Amino acid sequence: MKTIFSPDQMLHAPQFEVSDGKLEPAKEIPSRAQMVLDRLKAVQFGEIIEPRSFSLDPILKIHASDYIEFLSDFWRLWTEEGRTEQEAFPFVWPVRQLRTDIVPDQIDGKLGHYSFDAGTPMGPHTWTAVRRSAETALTGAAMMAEGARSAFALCRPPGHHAHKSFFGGYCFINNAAVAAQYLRDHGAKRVSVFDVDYHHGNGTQAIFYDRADVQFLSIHADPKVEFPYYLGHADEKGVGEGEEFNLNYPLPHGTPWEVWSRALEEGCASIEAYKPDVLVVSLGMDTFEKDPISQFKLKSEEFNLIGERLAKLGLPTLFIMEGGYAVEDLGVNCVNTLTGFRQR
Ligand code: SP5
Ligand code: ZN
Repeated sequence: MKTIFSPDQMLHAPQFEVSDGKLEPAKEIPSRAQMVLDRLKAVQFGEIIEPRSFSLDPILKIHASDYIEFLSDFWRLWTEEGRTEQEAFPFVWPVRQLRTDIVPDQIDGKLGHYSFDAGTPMGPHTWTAVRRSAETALTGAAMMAEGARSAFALCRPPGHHAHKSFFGGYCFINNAAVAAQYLRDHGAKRVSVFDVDYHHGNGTQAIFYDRADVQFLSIHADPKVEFPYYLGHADEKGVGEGEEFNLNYPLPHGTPWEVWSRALEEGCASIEAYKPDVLVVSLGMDTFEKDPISQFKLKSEEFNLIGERLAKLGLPTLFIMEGGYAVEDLGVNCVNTLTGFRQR
């Protein structure tokens, strides 16, 4: 299995994030990708290649053009307004009765319009890294469309919390959604996106919520007690043509493998019934017992079992990296999953 990665993805290097009501050290940092690369090399997992270049067109099939323009122009606008801080945080949002039909001129108003949390700062090189991360996912999708049986897109920044026109949860472009759409546009009739990150994939769910051609499944911490809080409940099943093609498996804090794996089984059964042409896995390792921001109890060896079970589906499979913040163990847990898949 080939891995796709560009060193440009390291250029987004946040110092801080706002979480738990205070300024904290950033968790979604470049060393995450480095740990995965180091482990892939240590076990000689397979070739590591640079992503190809793409126009913005495949990204604009998922994201609104004004949003992508905002992301790409942001740092210029920020500095033109005389701001000197090296990372920018949104702090005011158009919730409920406030207006979203008029985009503010001022940069803090724009930041709030195009985001949903203060945990996702933007820096001088964020756009470069974000675009390259999406190209990493797109390269994986192109390889699958060209006949590969599997590929690993080492995406960073991650993507599954990003919606059509707003960022958050460390995510800017929804890499998995962009890849799934690319696969649809290049021969796949049906695509399943299975999100095994600890957090609900709210962005991916919302993007495909009214569609029958992309099935979305997510195993995650119950949003009643965990980020992203406002989406990911079991009664969200899709709408219109998309009804029944959205499946959520919210689980309580403290969930161990014995319980988590039952949701994995149920998800796999639903994928088998849907009969997709290709599977996209939103691969988060933050279900790990030692993850600093998460509260599931998966052990390192159990990541092999995730890979093994997914392999049993017998589908062409594109892995896209999402979360996982126990940096020291991230390489082992990630490569364990890929190894389990390959050895089945
Ligand atoms: C891609 C991804 O995994 N994004 C996750 C974003 C989570 N940001 C909010 C973190 C809140 C952490 N709360 C920890 C409580 C225990 N100290
Ligand atoms: Zn996560």
